[in-house]
Amino acid sequence: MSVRVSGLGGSEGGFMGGKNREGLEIDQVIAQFKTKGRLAEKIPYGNGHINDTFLVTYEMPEGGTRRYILQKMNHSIFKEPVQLMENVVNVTEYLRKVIISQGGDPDRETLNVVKTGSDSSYYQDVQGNYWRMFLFVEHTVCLEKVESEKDFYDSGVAFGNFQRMLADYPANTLNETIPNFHNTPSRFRDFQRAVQEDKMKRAAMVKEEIAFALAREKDTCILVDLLKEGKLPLRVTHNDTKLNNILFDADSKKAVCIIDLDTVMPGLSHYDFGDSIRFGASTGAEDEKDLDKIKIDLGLFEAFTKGYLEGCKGSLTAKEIEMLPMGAKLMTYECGIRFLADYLEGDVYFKIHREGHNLDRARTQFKLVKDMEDKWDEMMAIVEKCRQL
Ligand code: ADP
Ligand code: GN1
Ligand code: MG
Repeated sequence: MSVRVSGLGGSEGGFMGGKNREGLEIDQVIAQFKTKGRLAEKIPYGNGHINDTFLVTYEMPEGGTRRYILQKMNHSIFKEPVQLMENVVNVTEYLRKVIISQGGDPDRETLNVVKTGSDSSYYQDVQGNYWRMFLFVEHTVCLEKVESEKDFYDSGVAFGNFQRMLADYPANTLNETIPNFHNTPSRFRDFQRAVQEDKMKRAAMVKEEIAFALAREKDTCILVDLLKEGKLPLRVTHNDTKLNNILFDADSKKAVCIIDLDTVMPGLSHYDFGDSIRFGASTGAEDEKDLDKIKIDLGLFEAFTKGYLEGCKGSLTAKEIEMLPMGAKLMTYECGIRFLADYLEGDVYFKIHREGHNLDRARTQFKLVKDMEDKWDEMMAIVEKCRQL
């Protein structure tokens, strides 16, 4: 099933019978946050690869329920959870003001952090884990796969708009939650290290994939070099613009809220554009095993490009627009080498649900890169056409 109606469950989180993996009473964690009503249910939720997410439901004395998202932050990935939450609080408070000034609904159109009894944006449990809570955005769906060009166009508008809403945000006040997150040459060096170390003795089995990645080393610098040369501007970007990081209204299917703000940091527009394309414009799932099913769908590529440019409302420079296809290719390539490096290192970063999961994910990304290379002229022409609309 590709659509998950908010509230109907999920499958992850390592949480059994009221206790999380470490056996800590989760109710004790929940009790730290300022919620109302009687705790009725808590279930693992969502398909994120990083945090442990739970849906928490309260019954209200006056009848009805109120729901929240509880997350255990991934402390081994986000080394500075306190700084991370400082970003999330500051960005969401800023977005609230912008949304209000535009006549929108700030309780639905941005994440809202629920504070603890001591007015903190996070709770650290006795084992050192960091937890946070958000208002659950009701009456929304989260898509795991694009269902129509219109959905994808809408997500393009939403991500373009998100970037525009943050255009005047003081970027120098943002903490870098994961240094060099989309620095592709730095990711390439991490990948090379993983190949050399070959901790799990898996490299011999994936020679072809390694060769594919190594053959594209010279591409890795293209965007960061343009940034260094001052030919591309640094902006405040989301940096993790997968389709399942947007909530769509359950009825109108309009994009309502952009979530997963852990990686909002200064970056290039290409990071947001490219990451959306690699996930949403693929004809198959990120972990599809049958590579014949994986291609870049140019109709979807066009729909997103149109939406994104519209959402950015003329704020992108000519050079930025010209380089959008490169953003798509490099973000896909980068994600591929991250998955492959994680496979070689023993699956320590991305959550896996089967043997070889990260390898399957790397293969789909490389297949997409190849398909983009084959369709390069068409992708460039589509971007040029959308620019003129
Ligand atoms: P991860 O970093 O692990 O991807 P996310 O913050 O993206 O974690 O959350 C995982 C999933 O939980 C999302 O894909 C979405 O389905 C759901 N979710 C997260 N926050 C909310 C929210 N405030 N309201 C409704 N659903 C949410
Ligand atoms: C992770 O958190 P989630 O599942 O939305 C990852 C992204 C990858 C993505 C691949 C903080 O995103 O960078 O592109 O998996 N997030 C982090 O699906 O590393
Ligand atoms: Mg997510």
